[in-house]
Amino acid sequence: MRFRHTLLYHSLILLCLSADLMAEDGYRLWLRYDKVSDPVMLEQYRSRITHLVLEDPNAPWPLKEELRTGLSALLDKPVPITSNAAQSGCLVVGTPADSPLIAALLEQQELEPLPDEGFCIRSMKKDGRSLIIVAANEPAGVLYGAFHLLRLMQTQQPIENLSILQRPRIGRRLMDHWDNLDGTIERGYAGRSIWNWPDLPGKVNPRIKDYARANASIGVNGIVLNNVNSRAEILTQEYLAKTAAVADVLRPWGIKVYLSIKWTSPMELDKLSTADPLDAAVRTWWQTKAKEIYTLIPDFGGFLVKAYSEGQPGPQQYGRTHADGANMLAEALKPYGGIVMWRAFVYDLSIDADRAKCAYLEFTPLDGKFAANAFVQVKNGPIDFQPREPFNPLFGAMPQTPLMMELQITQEYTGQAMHLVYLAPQWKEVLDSDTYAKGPGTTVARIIDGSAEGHCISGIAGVSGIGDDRNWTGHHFSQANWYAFGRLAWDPSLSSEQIADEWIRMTWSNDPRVVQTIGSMMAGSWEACVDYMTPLGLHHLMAEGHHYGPQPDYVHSARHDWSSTYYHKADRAGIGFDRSQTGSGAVLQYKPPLQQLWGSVETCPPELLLWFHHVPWDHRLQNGQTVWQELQNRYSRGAAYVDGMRNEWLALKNDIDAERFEHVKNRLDEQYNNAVQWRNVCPAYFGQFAQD
Ligand code: GCW
Repeated sequence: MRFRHTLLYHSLILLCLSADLMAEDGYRLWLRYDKVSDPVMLEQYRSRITHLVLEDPNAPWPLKEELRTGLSALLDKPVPITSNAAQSGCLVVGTPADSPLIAALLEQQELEPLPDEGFCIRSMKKDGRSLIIVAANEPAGVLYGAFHLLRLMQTQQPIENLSILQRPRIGRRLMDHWDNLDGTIERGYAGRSIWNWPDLPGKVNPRIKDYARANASIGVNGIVLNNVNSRAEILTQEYLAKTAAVADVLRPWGIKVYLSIKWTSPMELDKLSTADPLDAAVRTWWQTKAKEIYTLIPDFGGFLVKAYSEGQPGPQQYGRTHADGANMLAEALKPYGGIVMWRAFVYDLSIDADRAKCAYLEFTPLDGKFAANAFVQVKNGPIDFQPREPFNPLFGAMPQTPLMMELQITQEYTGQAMHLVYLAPQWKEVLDSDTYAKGPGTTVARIIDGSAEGHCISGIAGVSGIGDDRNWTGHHFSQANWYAFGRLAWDPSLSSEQIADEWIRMTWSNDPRVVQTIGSMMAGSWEACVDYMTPLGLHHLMAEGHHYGPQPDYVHSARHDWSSTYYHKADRAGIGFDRSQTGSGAVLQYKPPLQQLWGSVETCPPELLLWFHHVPWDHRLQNGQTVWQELQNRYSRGAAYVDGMRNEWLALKNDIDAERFEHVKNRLDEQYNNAVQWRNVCPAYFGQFAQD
């Protein structure tokens, strides 16, 4: 009896263990390293990679571990580590400093010069041995190369004739956390902050290491730990020690920490009487603070600042400009190589009654006045992460200032963690937009990578929303937006289809039917969201405060620009915000060809029509439909797309593990209900005014 109990107990434990090991909760993200399913490719990989060569036994620890476990799991056989490439099948990984073989190959010009920050992957024959080399100048580059090779195998690409040379197009690739010190996350839909501030510095959440791995695998090299709506406490000794503990975990993965600061910190923390950036005591305070930070964190990245916006204090309170503020901080950080990211998310309606115009009006006169180590950080569009916006007119309008782009990975206005909305096509639309700033072809991507205007610093940031939910992002498919952000930050010319294809293969399956089905669901999901929320250039119709669901009749008692009615301006005469030359004139903030194109009702593309124009309900579009008909069509089309995604997903029941299948299925049902709500509420509301 006793024996039977023990047996039962042990089998139960085994069951639990294996259930835990097999748990398909999304924790592993795109770094699953499941055994290669295609037998031909498996054979190729097994014959090409038999040993992992790390000539320097002190080579960075994470790389060794990641490659050994990754390769062994993918190949389903141990891949031992050796210290020299004595036989065929060796994968040699390193920098010229830690690998004599790589140094020799460079010397003999068998490898071309290595790009800064990038990597090279080459398969070659050397003295009769066939080798694969992953080489970079710096440890971070080796990491990126190693992850690239793993990605090739996860997506089952041939590795027989590898000749790859890559470098990131954008220098600073940051995840911006809007994590509060109390553990909540502003606009986060995936649980609480993973930093666990109260436990730090003594106890570091083990998840942070996995977070770093995932970010390194897509080339992210910086993380802003705290909300731009910042608190002064973040700069106390206590919190800097906590920050340093996080920095220690991120560092081996090539990731630096940055902090959001509060403008009035010197007053709040040390009772200074002012926060005027030209005041000598204030300047000294920041210099002393910078020194303290760099003593603890020698590779600290710098400060992110939301100033004089949405209740945050700023230098304007002392009669100073954004540039005065940014330059004071830049000066304090300069001796240590730190940078300032000064946000352009400002909309003081005393500057202009059209919120979309404010940032341009405030910032363009300051072009050329910012210090060399200061970025101006600009959201993709002029309002606020709406489902669709034209690109922000600041791109191309501040040639002497490096502009960093801010995108939103967390889906504040695109269905939060309830809707499957693949955002890469939205970001691509912005990155590929032509600003015409230096003639045709001056895309937004070329402004932010620094090439159009010859800047030597460049950057892009994604507002993360990552939380402590097991799957990190709330919705399994929101992981794709995190992945796509990193890939586009590395190379904005990648297509959203290619990025989706990689992600699907690594996250779900390499089965062509699964890849095809999920790929087609994702491909149209953003346009569908635009259709069922804010078609034809409408924007900001979301419910008050939390921004989930429709509220087109919302009127804020104190601020017009927080009211839905401010944005759609529907009345019996028509609908839309007139930003044409005869309206608010916002279209004039764009360069001439766009002024004409977008400024005329006849030539403005339907996608931006109601962004730039107030048109009568019976205005006819190119396709012969009136605006009122087209509006209703698009609301219906969007909701129908979601219904289509539900059916496509159901057809994958036998191809996807039950746990993730159910999770996504339930969210698609909720998304459909919500899309139907949008489709019903908005046309019903607009119908009061519309005259067909
Ligand atoms: O998108 C809006 C959000 C705010 C946010 C603000 C900003 C951090 O609704 O929650 O505050 O933008 O970007 O500063």
